[in-house]
Amino acid sequence: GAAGSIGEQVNHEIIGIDPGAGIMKATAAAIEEYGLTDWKLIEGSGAAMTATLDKAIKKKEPIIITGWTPHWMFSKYDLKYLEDPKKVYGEAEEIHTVVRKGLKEDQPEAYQFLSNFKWTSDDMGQIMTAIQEGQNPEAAAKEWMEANSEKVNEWTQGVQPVDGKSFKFSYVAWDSEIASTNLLKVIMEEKLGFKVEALQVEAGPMWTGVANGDVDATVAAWLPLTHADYWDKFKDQVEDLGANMEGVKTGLVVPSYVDVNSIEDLKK
Ligand code: PBE
Repeated sequence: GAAGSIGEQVNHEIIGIDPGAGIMKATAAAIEEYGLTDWKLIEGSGAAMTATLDKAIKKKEPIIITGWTPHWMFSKYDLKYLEDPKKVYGEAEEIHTVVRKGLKEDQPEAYQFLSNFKWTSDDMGQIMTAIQEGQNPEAAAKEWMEANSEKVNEWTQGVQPVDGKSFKFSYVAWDSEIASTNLLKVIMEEKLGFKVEALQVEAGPMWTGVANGDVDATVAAWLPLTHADYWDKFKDQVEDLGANMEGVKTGLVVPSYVDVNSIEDLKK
């Protein structure tokens, strides 16, 4: 048509996020496996990606981004995942809690609490939306904690409060992980007496910190696929406490008005 192929319309660009994110690696693999030879993956950040998405939607222009769920953008905008028949973005993805070796012995209270922590994408979505609407992350987390005392009590049940012990999380400034990490920080401080530091770093250092013991834990490990290369590298140096959330997803995402349904269509 007059507007040209979808590739021409978006300048053969996929709007990505920070280079250490697993979704960037998966997207490079998708470009390869679907034969999208003309296409470029643009590096940036989660915040830059959502700003670019917002601009495109306001002008009703086509755009393709690297997206994931849970994310507030799916409630704010009408978006769709492109089908991925080759399953390059995996299936049945989960978010895991990964802790440093020795945590169980040194910090049994934190270990027990983190072992109990499990929530849903709806839960996380509530905090993400509050932050996106302008609330500061700790305040949004605190409000959620107070409104969901039943869940919070389940996670803290039987955990002996401590007297100002230090605890360190690493996380990346992805909107989903800003929500989860701030929630755990607030609960551990307000309900369990910890002094918590949440170190915001790139994805590589997030894993390295837990592996070398500089950091106690991360609740931002996307497995089995998204962080597979980090997992393969560090699995012997960390302890996986299992999924804190199931049914998460990553992929290529477009506004619903973009007339393309599958990654395979990008080849045209
Ligand atoms: N994400 C959000 C991350 C994990 C959490 C999907 C952007 C990633 O791609 O590594």
